Amino acid sequence: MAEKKIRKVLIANRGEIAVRVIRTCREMGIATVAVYSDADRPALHVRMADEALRLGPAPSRESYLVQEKVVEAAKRSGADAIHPGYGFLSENAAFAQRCADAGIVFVGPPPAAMDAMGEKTRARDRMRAANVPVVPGSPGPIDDEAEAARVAGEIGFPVMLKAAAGGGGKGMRRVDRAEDFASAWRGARGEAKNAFGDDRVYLEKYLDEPRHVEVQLFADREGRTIHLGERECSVQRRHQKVIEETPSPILDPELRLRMGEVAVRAAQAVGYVGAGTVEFLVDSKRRFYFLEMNTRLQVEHPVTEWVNGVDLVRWQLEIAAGAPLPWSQGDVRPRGHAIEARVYAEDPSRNFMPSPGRIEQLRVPSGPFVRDDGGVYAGYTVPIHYDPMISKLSVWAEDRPRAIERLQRALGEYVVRGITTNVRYLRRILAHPEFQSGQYDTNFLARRADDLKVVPDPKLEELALLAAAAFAYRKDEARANEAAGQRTPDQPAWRLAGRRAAMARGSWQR
Ligand code: MV4
Repeated sequence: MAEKKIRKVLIANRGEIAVRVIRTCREMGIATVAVYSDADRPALHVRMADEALRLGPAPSRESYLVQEKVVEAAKRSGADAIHPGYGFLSENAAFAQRCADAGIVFVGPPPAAMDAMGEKTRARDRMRAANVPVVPGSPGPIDDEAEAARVAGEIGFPVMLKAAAGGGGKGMRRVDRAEDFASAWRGARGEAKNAFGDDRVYLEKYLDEPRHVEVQLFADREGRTIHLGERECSVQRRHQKVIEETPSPILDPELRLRMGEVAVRAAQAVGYVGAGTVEFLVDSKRRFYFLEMNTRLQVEHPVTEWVNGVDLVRWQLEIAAGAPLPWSQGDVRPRGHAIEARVYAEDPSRNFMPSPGRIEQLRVPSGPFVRDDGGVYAGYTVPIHYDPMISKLSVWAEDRPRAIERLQRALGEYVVRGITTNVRYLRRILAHPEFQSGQYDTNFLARRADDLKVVPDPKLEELALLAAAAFAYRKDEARANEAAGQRTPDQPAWRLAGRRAAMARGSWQR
């Protein structure tokens, strides 16, 4: 394909990934266009881009997810390309096609490749045909209950029921015994119908204590495909990744080579182009199975950039413009160890309740081999409308113990006042012996929840109680005055309430 010069990119995303893409574009001399919802007018990505266009009201379904608005903004701004980031429209084949139809380069794979990997059971079929190991199970969704029970018996209990339209752990159900199968089957179909509007369910052999290990891939338009090593992503909370690292503590060189080769084969089977990630489940006997392929750049891509010394967004843009892969497989020689921690505006001491609000003070970590990919600033108000991840903190070191030490040191420098974050929770995870051993599995955070519990900051807790008492006293006093027909003092109760709420949020920390 002829090279098409990309002079201006519209970033169809927000938050830290939009800032991340803008930074690389700037280094490449590419002009940038940000798009924003009303809630994001003050956002960092809007401030950093060369131009910014409003999409619509705050809800994503009225802004970032509205394909025609995004394409229209690209046309109006004269953008040659659209970078979708992750989430939103990044894995929407119809959107990728709409960009192509408008003569705008979509920075990602062809719609057909995205489609091939979009639906779980179709992807499994394609992978089986390409001799990629998939978890033993039913050939596809099964409609008939008796047939499903028969197949379950063949596979052998325990089995996992999965919604064909599901993903990310939604619509999954473990069944341990034949006598439990019928009710589990009906339950899973009902849940799938409610959650996805599609009640198709398929079966897999249940893997005990699986690990989630994914392989970063890159392919150019001529079909050259390489892998850039793996990422261990088993530290998850409710199917949401929290800590990611490379290399995986459980892979040996032989297994790493085999998984890389299989991942490349998976990408080539669907004519993949650009950055992609093949996710595998690795069981307790170190057998690995294709889980799904993510046809986008992942949140956790920085750890792969650290150990390879590459900028994957630059690769995406060069390949989208028709350039060949910058590296061959022989050039990939990852070195050292990198770990990433996702920083969320949420309160672990209150069951991870989101903690939106104004950031009164922000001091991000720095120093040798520390990278903060952030989308916020002091004075910015974290909106309630979107994913609460405000930044990712990643580090590199010569080996895993030193990478853990460095990430702990960096997290210890993280100061965020005005909202509550999960930073203290992240530090407890990194300090836990099971994490330090590297022998954790996907159940680690659930199994060790008590060890990892974060109590509200003792000083903060006391202040919050004092404020609550003062507030309650003032309310009683006001009520008594009212009853006696006297005016209440001019200090409005709302100010106390606001202080109480702010204390509860953590802005009263030291
Ligand atoms: C499984 C499994 C055990 N056996 N499939 C798939 C979606 C992913 N987010 C969770 N998935 C799992 N699929 C079989 N046949 C266990 C999980 C699982 C998991 C896998 C990787 C990382 C974290 C996980 C947390 C819970 C369950």
